Amino acid sequence: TMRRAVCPGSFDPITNGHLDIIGRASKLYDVVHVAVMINPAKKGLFTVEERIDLIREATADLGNVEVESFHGLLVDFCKQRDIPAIVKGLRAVSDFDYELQMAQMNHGLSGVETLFVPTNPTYSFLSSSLVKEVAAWGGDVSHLLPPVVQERLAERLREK
Ligand code: COD
Repeated sequence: TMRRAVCPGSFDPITNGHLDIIGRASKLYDVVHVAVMINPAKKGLFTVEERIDLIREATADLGNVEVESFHGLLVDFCKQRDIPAIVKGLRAVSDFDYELQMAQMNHGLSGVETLFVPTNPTYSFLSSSLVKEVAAWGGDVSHLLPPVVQERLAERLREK
């Protein structure tokens, strides 16, 4: 039977930090599900469909990554697909409080485990929101994004 894990997030858009965690998870598990969790309260720069396309293109070479969106609780995504583990990156202690809360809540709700992978220090300051802000003001973020994301982000900001 296949060993599965999920990397959940907003991915608006996927960065090299996300990609590093997904790539490391893909070496540890048979199948890594990437779940773009739908948050109706947050309007993204990219639509959920666009985010999925970008993740698919950025992870195509890994070979064992499945990308989809989900509307609901992460534990229900896991239950429906028989996924026992959530894999998350920890960037700094500032991530820890909230991540610990979610991990404990998710474990209490359904028994699903959360495993934390220490971020590659090259990306420890990196977030989708900072990338969007820097790019919007003309800063160079090319080294922080997969090439396809860099292209699509530049296009999107030109449209604005
Ligand atoms: N380096 C390494 N890892 C990173 C980096 C980086 N630079 N940036 C982000 N990550 C990892 C982190 O593990 C992060 O958690 C994950 O990627 C996703 O990041 P984002 O910013 O795209 O997504 P978030 O933080 O908005 O995701 C929050 C969730 C969508 C996972 C959460 O809100 C959720 O599970 N929602 C579903 C509803 C639910 O079940 N709620 C109850 C939770 S207890």
